[in-house]
Amino acid sequence: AKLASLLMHGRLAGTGKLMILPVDQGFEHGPARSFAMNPAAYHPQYLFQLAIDARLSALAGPVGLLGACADRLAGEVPLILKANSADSLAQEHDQAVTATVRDALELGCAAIGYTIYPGADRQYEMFEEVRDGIAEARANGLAAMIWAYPRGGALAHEDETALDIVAYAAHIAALLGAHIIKVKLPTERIAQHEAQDAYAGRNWRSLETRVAHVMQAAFAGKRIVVFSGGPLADQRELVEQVRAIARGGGHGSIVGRNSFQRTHDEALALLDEIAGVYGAAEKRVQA
Ligand code: FBP
Repeated sequence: AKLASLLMHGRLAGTGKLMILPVDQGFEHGPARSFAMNPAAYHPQYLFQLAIDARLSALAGPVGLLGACADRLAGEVPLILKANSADSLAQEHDQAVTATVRDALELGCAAIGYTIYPGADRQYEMFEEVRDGIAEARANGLAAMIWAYPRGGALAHEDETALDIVAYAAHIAALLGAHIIKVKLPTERIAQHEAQDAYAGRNWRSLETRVAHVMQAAFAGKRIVVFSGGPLADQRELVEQVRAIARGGGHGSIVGRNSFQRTHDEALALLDEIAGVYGAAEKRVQA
């Protein structure tokens, strides 16, 4: 029921597509790296208002961010509680559980979300933490989201976005019971030696084809998969990527830095264009 409230909110309501504003970069990367470009974004209220004004499906963030405005604004935009977090001061690839299902219920959230780092030395403990969180969330009627971010262990930096590794991470997230899975855009690289044969003989040059493969890995497209925006980039380039995501059958975008590091008006223009692509893609499917 709570998943439906995400899918029925904002300008993409009823299309099966989602656009989410994630704001945990202050925790993950640090406040100045996240907000110095647009200091208005230091204010929680600004971030809520951005999600509301852009008529997004949801705002995702840690408990302190959501708690800062939820009493006044939770009714205006669905909330996803990011319940684990990491900071860039640490060396190890791990996340602390920083919020509970009870927090999510008290804040009136529609979903709870966790990051996993497939490949990291502590991956199995992370999977177990997430399993507990998802089980409790489901028992309380909340949707569950996983940020599936391979990293650490034997993975080189460029392996984190390799096609086979992104697809593998999306599949693990689906198997852990996530309703919504967030991944980065996959590159053409195939990182796992053992997977080379399985990927041979197909042309993975187009992003659309790679997105379609990630969807296949997420229970043949039966799980909602959204693709992250990444660091600040040119609007035209981002919209091109979104067109490829839509053609590949992806369910939407989760765009943080590219939203709040732009001015309010620039962010609205970008998000408007992205929503137009997803809205139009859905109409083509229905026609
Ligand atoms: P962006 O749109 O800013 O890339 O946000 C997506 C996100 O998943 C955030 O939720 C998170 O803070 C960040 O990326 C983590 O990025 P990384 O772990 O690659 O530094």
